[in-house]
Amino acid sequence: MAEISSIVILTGAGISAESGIDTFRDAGGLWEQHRVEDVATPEGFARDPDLVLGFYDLRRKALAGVQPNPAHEALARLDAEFSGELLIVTQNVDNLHERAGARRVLHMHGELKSALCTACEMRSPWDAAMSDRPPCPVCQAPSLRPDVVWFGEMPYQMDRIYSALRGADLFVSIGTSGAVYPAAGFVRDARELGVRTLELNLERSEGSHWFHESRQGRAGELVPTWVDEILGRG
Ligand code: BV8
Repeated sequence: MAEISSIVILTGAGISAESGIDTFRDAGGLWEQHRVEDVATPEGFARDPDLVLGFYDLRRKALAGVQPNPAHEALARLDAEFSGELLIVTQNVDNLHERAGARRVLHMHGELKSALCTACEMRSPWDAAMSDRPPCPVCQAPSLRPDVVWFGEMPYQMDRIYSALRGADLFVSIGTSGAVYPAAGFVRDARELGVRTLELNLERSEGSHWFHESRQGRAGELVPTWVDEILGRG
């Protein structure tokens, strides 16, 4: 493989599946328990804030009971040992990349452990529930919402992501179904930029045909093997 000096990684719910966090679209996944329109759109939040706050309270609470898995740990090792440019763009709102020790992480769809105040628009680290309408730590208004990107809302830091893609030699997609845009379009953007593309996923995804190489298997096995290859131990 030609010298790799800049990597962009995109992760999705599949990288957290082996930690026991439900994915969205696998059987019994999160979206099967709820209609997307009811719990992951601004309209759903306006219609029934208690339902939405409760949905995210449950997911935030569940974080305390799960651990990073070997896939998160392998990416943290890559982050620590890879001397080139690296950006881990995650669609996940869990904090398992950080808890495994990764630092160069970008949450394009926000985070469960962050609160956004709809009154003052300030963000605060958040670990508790929101269903009981706690006061915003900044302005005290009882107006907190989950700091996550819902359907129809603009994902975070898109300029930074596209800038990283433009400078990358390698784009790796891990554990995502390629169903949701703009994340699902990154592989096409990468190819148009002449970036090499690799997919690591349990099964073929909606975007598999766009990748130069697509490996099927569990992230807990594929990711450590791939990281060893990149760090020259493969
Ligand atoms: C935007 C955060 C524009 C919240 C999420 C029509 C109407 C309205 C909108 C649209 C439309 N058509 C297109 C759109 C745009 C829309 C979209 O793409 N819709 C889709 C459904 C067609 N996108 C948006 O709305 C985005 N915003 O477009 O804004 C705009 C422009 C200008 C100004 C303002 C706005 C915002 C989308 C973000 C939504 N938020 N999450 C929360 O988490 O609750 S989406 C959520 O689902 C995730 O974040 C992720 O992005 C997405 C997909 O989930 P995955 O991570 O891929 O998980 P999934 O379960 O699907 O797949 C898991 C994969 O893992 C599987 O392939 C499985 O095989 C694999 N796997 C399982 N186990 C393992 C494994 N792999 C390895 N190992 C294992 N063990």
